[in-house]
Amino acid sequence: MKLYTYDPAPNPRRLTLFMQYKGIEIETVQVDMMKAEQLTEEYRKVNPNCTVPALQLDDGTVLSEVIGICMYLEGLYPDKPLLGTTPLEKAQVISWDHNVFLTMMMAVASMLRNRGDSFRNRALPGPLDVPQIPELVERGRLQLEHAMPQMDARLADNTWVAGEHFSFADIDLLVCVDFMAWVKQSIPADCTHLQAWYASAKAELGISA
Ligand SMILES: N[C@@H](CCC(=O)N[C@@H](CS)C(=O)NCC(=O)O)C(=O)O
Repeated sequence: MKLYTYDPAPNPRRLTLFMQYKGIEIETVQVDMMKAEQLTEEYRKVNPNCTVPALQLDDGTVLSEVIGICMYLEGLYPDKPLLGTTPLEKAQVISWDHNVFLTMMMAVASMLRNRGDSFRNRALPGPLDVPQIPELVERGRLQLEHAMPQMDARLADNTWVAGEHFSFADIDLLVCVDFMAWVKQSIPADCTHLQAWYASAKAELGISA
């Protein structure tokens, strides 16, 4: 197996933390997004979606969605499960993870990519050049401001995002909270459960404060 990734970017980090937690090591190739290497002809042959990460299997199959890669690796390395063990836990992890991805991760990405020069004409990842829509910055901010108190309420009654067990939904929320700093957002002071969860999640992942 070979993992194509770019360590500083948030979607690759989702997978890196998943692998680190489970002690999985895979040969890795860095695709430098600062040099737009994800758009080169060479990388398009690996992943025509022009995104990182992508996992190339020994038979040539390429998985290019973080959640799919994690499911595959969880099957190969079942110790320290991060995607649930019972049918209900599995459904809860996927549901909460999807919730985090749609309501928070996409909101931050929208705020980041629809303003400034770095993403001009690159408002969406992928092979297409897509113009920025500045109004989406405000929409992303509203979406995020709505999502955080909701997550805070969830964490008032649950230790971890998906319930009793630390899971991939926690990893994605942690990556999202750190990604928020890229658009100068942070957990509001009155979201105390979310604040406490953040400290616990970092400790669980061995991330120093
Ligand atoms: N659908 C992918 C999204 C991956 C993604 O968007 N990765 C970003 C890096 S965080 C990327 O490759 N961006 C390429 C670009 O901006 O051109 C997944 O969830 O794995």
